[in-house]
Amino acid sequence: MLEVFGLLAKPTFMSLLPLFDLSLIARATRPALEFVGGDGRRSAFTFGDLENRSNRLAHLLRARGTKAGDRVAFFLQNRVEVIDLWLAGAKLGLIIVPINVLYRERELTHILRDAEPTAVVTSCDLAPLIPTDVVVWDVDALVAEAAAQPATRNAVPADADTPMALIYTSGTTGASKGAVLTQGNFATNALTLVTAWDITAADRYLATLPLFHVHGLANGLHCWLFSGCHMRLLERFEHAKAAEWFEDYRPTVFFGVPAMFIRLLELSPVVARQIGARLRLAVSGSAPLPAEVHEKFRQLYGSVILERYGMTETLMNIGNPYAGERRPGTVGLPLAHVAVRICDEANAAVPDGTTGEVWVKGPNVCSGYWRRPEATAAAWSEGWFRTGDIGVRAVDGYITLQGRRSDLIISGGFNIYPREIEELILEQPGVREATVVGVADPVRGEVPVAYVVVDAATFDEAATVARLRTQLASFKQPRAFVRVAAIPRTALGKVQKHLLKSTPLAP
Ligand code: MLC
Ligand code: AMP
Repeated sequence: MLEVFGLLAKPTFMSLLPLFDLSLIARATRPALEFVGGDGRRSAFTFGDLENRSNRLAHLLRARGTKAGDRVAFFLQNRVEVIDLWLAGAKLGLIIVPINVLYRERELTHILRDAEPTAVVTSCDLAPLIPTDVVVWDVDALVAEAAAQPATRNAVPADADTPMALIYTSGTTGASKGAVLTQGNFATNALTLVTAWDITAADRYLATLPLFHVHGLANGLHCWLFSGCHMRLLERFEHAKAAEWFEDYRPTVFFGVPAMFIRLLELSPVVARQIGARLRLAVSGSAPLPAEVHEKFRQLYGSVILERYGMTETLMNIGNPYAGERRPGTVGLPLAHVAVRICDEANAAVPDGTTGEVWVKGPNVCSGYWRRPEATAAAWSEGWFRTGDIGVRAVDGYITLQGRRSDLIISGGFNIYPREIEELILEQPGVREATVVGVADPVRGEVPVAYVVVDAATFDEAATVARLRTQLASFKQPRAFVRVAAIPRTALGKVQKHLLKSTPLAP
């Protein structure tokens, strides 16, 4: 424990590899990982296997000309090669760019132009989606070629400030920005979580979250590697198979988004009790967990969900305590390394009980947005990161989130900025005005719905839907196109989205 705090006190020297080595080297012979592919095929690895695989890949990446500071993107479903690439990247000082597999032409083009990676590592089924002017490295060919490389370690020095990843997160401008996350950001985050949640080598972690977002990557993957527990990694979460996986693997630890916990409420009480008896830690985050789901899960599983709050730019900020009260509807108390302030419009801290914007500061906060000094300057104020989330702190310190400053929609834990969809809809023939709002959905929390003012003679809804499908991720596709005579606006011309949100949709 003291060692942990010693490391936190000197963040400059804190890099990822010595923490990974607690498992890669020190637990080399221990079973580390079982991967279950979409076809049900299983493969198992020790920590030593992962050390050797990533060393081989690092030799190959170096032979292909990559050097510290170069970006290498991955556009892959969960699979062991994502872990190989992440570890090889940490060893070589590469900046890894994870890309959501659901992204389509518009999102991919933007990210790849902005990050300018040396190459994108992808699979043959996804490769056709990558713009043709970008270098693509086929993941299977890469691994086959790496197998012939030496298993010796090939690492460059790194410290807390060494950039590790560029993770794209949507912006209010409609185009996403890359948060530059350092080795120190990731190390601080996972050290804190492993300590706060008491994760040890005896745990069994069921990993169903995508590795291309920070919940699965910075929390899941790193808690596993730092603690040396066992992980079963699945290609993706499929609710129809959840009962089978939980019964078969018997995890002690599970991290999920609220949509997953809502799906888990569908399991039979007998099965749920058996699962709950072994599950000592179920963490929810990335979107608000309704207090009612918290309570239903407790009744059904006998396990109390621990809700925590984070962001791509900051990793984890606030969480309910493991040992103390996990209060439904709240995100709990600031994590050990994070300072939290609730501020008013004039940037002054407000007293407890008063609503304001949540600001955070700490070694977990990213170093800024990639090649966007103006966006970086706008998001930070006097060293504090302005999260854009609105919250209130109770007198006993528990923080409740109440909404967001922007019109961000979160669907199944995936973020959607309406502006990006609106811009694309406005480019379609016959559309005069368009606005996209999030409407309540029982599983995904919110789903996007488009309100449009169209020229009936030229607007073709089917063609618009088809075009959006090729351009944007499936979770951003509007559930409906509602034709209206006018979009409600204020006297200053600002769209009044709240008026549309409360308009019931025709069934
Ligand atoms: C989801 N889908 C996928 C997929 N994940 N398709 C292919 N590969 C994947 N990995 C698509 C499905 O095709 C479907 O598309 C839709 O998503 C929902 O699928 P479903 O089977 O009906 O699933 P559902 O029960 O609704 O659950 C969805 C979900 C998904 C929970 C599996 O939303 C998900 O993986 N969410 C995790 C998001 C996440 O990791 N967020 C963390 C961000 S970091 P269609 O066309 O039917 O819509 C962050 C910071 C923090 O926010 O605090 O953590
Ligand atoms: P992302 O940009 O994908 O990292 O999403 C970050 C956003 O997810 C935050 O700014 C919050 O709005 C939201 N979020 C994360 N965790 C929670 C939570 N526990 N409750 C409510 N919102 C959350």
